[in-house]
Amino acid sequence: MKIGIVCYPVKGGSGVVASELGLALSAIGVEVHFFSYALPFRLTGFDEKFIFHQVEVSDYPLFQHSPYTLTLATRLADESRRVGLDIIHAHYAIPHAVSGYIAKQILGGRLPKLITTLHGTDITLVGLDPSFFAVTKFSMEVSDALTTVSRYIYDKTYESFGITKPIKVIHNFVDNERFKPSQKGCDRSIFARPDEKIIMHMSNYRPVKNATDVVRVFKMINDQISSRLVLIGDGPDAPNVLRLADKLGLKDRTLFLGGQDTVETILCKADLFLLPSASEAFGLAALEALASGVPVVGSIVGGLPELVKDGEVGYLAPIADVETMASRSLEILSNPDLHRKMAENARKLTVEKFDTKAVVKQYYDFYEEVLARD
Ligand code: GMT
Repeated sequence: MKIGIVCYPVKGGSGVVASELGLALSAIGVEVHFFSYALPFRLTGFDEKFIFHQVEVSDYPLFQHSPYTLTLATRLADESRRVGLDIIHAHYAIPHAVSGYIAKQILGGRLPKLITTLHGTDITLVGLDPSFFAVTKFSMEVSDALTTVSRYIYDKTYESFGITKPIKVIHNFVDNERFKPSQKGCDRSIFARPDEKIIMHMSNYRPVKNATDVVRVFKMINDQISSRLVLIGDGPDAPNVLRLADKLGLKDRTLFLGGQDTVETILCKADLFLLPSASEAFGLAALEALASGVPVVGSIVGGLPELVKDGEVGYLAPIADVETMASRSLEILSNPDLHRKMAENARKLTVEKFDTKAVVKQYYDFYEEVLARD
C-alpha cells in the first residue's frame, strides 16, 4: 500500500497524529509519503522510513497570498502519478482535503482514494466561519471517506454541516512504549524539591486553550501545597500566561520551556497535568500525560471526557471554573492513594484503549475497506 499523508507541519495535534500515523504505518510495511510546506515537527530530519515532499509556497509578485491549495494539489497529482499512491490521507479539512480532491480530478482515475480526517477546529471553528463553510462541507462530500478523532467531532460534523455520508470514529493514539511513567530522564529534581509538586501544561497556547486559567488554577494549588508550574509549547497566548504568572507573584515558580521535541521525558516528571480548554476535539496532550501516568484535571469540553474519565484518571469541571479545577487538583495532590490509583488507571486506559499499534491497525483496516470499494 502506498499512502500520501497531508498535514500541517507546525506544532498542533493534527500534525502530531499524522506524523505518528505515518511512522507507524511505515513500520508495518506501508510506503509513506508526507506532503507539507515544511517537515512536520515530530519528524526529525531525513529518515528511511518515509519520503517527505516539501510543497512549494510560491512568492510570485502577483500573489499577495500564496495559492498553497493549488501548489499542494499539483504536487499531490504529480507524485501520485509518479509513485502510484493508493490513498491520499488529508489531516484537517482545510485546505488539505480540497487539494486532494483537485489532485484526484487532475488524475481522473479511480485512485488515489481521498480519506479526510477531521481533527477539531476544522469543524468547530474555522470550518464554521462563513468564508469557509461551503468549501469545508464540499471537501467532506467529495472525500471518499471521512474519519473523526472523537465521537464528539463525529456528532458535531453531522450537526453543523448536515452531511449524510458515513463517518468512522478512530480515536487518537499514543505510543505507550515512549510515553511511560518511569523511564530514563524522568528524574524530577531538575524542576522541584522533593516536597514540592510539579504541575504541567502543554499546548499551542491558542485562545481556545484558555492557558491563563492554568496559572489561575496553579495559584490556588500553590497557596495550599508548595508547587512548580512547568509550561511546554509556545503560541499566541504564551506572553499573557507569563504576564499573569508575574502579576500573581508566581514568576519564580513558573518554568516556561517553549517548544520541545522529546516531551515524553518531561511529562513523566509531572504530578498533575492541567488542560482547561474552551474547546477540545480530543486532547492529545492529555492522552500523552495519561500514558505517562499523570492524572489530568481539565474542562468538560468536546472529546476530552472520552479519555479523561471523571474520577478515574482525573477530574473535569465546567469551562473556566478554576475554583473547582483547583479543589479537584488539591484532592488528588494531597491524597497519595488517590494519586497512585489515578496514575495506574491512566496507564491502564491508554494501554488498553489508545495504544498506537491497535489504533493504527484500525486505520489500516479502514484503508483496505475503502480501497475495496468501487
Ligand atoms: O488547535 C489545536 O490544538 C490544534 C488542532 C490541530 O488540528 O492541529 O488540534 C486538534 O487536533 C488534535 C489532534 O486530533 C486534538 O487532540 C485537539 O483536541 C484538537 N484541538 C482542538 O479541537 C482545539
